[in-house]
Amino acid sequence: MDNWWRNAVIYQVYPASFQDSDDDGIGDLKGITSRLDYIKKLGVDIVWLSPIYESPQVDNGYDISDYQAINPTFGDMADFDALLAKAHSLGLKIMMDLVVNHTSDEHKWFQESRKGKDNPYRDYYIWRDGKNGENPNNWGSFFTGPAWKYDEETDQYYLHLFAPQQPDLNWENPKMRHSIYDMMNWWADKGVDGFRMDVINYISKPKGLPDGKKADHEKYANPEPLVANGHRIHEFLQEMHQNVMSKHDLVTVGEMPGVNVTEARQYANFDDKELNMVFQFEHMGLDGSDNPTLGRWGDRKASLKDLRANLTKWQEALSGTAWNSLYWDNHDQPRVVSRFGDDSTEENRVLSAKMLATMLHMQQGTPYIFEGEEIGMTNAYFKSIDDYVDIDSINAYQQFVEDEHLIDSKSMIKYLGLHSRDNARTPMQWSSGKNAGFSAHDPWEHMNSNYKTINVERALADPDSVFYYYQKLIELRHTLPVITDGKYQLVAGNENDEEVYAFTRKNTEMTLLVILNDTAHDLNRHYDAPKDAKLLISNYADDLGDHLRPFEAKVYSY
Ligand code: ISL
Repeated sequence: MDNWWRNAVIYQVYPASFQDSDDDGIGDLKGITSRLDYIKKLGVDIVWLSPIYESPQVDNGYDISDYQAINPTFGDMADFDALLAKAHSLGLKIMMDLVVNHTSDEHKWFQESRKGKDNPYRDYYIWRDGKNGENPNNWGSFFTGPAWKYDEETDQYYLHLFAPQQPDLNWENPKMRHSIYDMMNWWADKGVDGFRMDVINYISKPKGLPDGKKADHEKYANPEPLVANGHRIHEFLQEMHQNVMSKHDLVTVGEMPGVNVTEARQYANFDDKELNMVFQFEHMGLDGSDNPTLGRWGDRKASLKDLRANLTKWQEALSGTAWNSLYWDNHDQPRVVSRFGDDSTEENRVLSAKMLATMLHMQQGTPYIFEGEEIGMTNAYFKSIDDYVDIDSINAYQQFVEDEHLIDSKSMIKYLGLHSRDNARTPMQWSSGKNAGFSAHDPWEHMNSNYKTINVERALADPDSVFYYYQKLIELRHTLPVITDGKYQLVAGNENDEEVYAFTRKNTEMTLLVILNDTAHDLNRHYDAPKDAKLLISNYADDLGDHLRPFEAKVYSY
C-alpha cells in the first residue's frame, strides 16, 4: 500500500484545447508549459497528456503515425523536453497517453504492411481474406460502419475497430509487441513517469475472429464482447510489465471499456504484475438510450440509486485486493456537472459541481480531474450538426439520422448536446477575454458560449469557487491517510435512498462520514455522528445538522 501514486491526484490535459501559444487556434506544448503553475496551484501530482505524437488527427491524435515524434501543431521534441523539465521542477509528474491497440494508417509500419503479403511488417496488423467477396466477419467499427477495410494492393481486408484510418495492431506477433516495449522504454528513459493505455483490454483478439451476435435489424455486430479482455490479455500485459514497467518507476492506468470487477481485480492487483489501476466504464453507461442500438444517444438520466450501487460495487470489490481509478470526466465524456449535476442555474451549477467532486474525491482510489472540471465547465449544447467536429458524433448523426432514419435531427442534436465528446473538447476557459484567453485565433473547436461567466480568472478571484473546493479536496487527500486507505461503507439503509448518498471511510485512526444531497431541494436526514465530530469540508458556509439544502455536501471526521 505504499506506492506513491496511491494518494496522488491526476489532472488530464487535452493538448489541442488547453492553451494556444502561437495563435493558430490549436493548443500546444508551449501553451501547456505556460500553464503548469496553474495546475500546480490546484495541488495535483500528475499531469496526463492526451496524445501529442505525430498524427494526421483523424481521431484527434488517437491515430498515431510516429510514436517518437511530436505532432508539429503541438511543437517539437525540444518543447516536450522543456515541458517535462518544468513539470519536474514543480514536482509534477507526466503521464503519457499510450495508444497501442492501433496506429494511424500513415504509420510507417502500416505503409510497409500494406505493400505485400511477404513484407516484414505484414504481420504487424490483422489481415484476412474476404468471405465470398464480403468482409471476413460481421464486426462493426465503434465509429459506425464495418470494422474491415478492403485493400486492393493485396486483395485482403485489414481490421480497424475504430476509424478505417486506425488499423489494429496484431498483438499475436512477438516482434510487433517488442517494438512497442522498445518505444515505451524510450519514453521512460527520457524521464516520463507513466502511461495511460488506450483501450488496452482490446489488444488480444479471439482465436479465429468469429462472428459476433447481432440483432436481425442490425448490419454489424458490436465486437466488444469478443475483443474486450481477450484470452491472451493478461499474458500480454505481464510481458509488457516484465519488459517495461519492472525496469522503471511508472504509474499505469488501463482504459478498459467492458471491464468487470473480476477482471479488474487481476489487471490492477496489488501483486503488481500488470497495471496499477484501470478505468472502468460501468458508471458511464448508466444514462443514454433504452434502445441498445442507440447506446448513449438518448436523454435518460442516471438515477442516484444506480450510480451509488455501481460506485459501491467497485469500492467493495477492489478493497484490499486491487486499486480503483476514480473519474467523472475525460475527453470522451460529457461534462459531469451537466450530466449528473445541474447546470440550469449558476447557483446549482456551483453547488452540484462541488457535491459531485465530494462524492468522487472521498472514495478510495486515485482521482482524475479533466481540464475545466475544476472550474465547473459545462456541456456546450451546440445547436447544429455543423458545430460538431468529433468523428464519433458526426458518424453517429450520419448513421442514425441520415442513413437509418432512427432518430429525427432535432432529437439527435439534443442527444449530442448531452453526450457528444465535443462537450469535453471545447477550449479551456481562462478568462472573459477574446476566445476566453485560449487563443487570439478562432479555435479549432467552438468555445462554449458561457466562458464570460465560467472561467479561471473568475474562479481564482472567488474564494467560494469550484476551483478552491477542488483544491481543498486534494489537500485533504494529501494530509489524511484515511482518504487513501480507509475502508468504504455505505451508511446502513442508504442503499434505497433516492435523494441522499451517505457513506463512511474508516481506518484505525479516523472515520469520515460523507453526506450528499443529490437533489435541488431541501430535505431532512438524520445520521449519527458523535457530538464532537468536526466538519471537514462542505459546500455551504454553515451546518444545519439534519436539514440538508440543495446539493449540500458535507464530510465529518471523528
Ligand atoms: O468515446 C467513446 C464513446 O464514449 C468510446 O466508445 C471510446 O471510443 C472508447 O472509450 C475508447 O476510447 C479511446 O480510444 C478511442 C479514442 O477515440 C478515444 O478518444 C480514446 O479515449 C480510439 O483510440
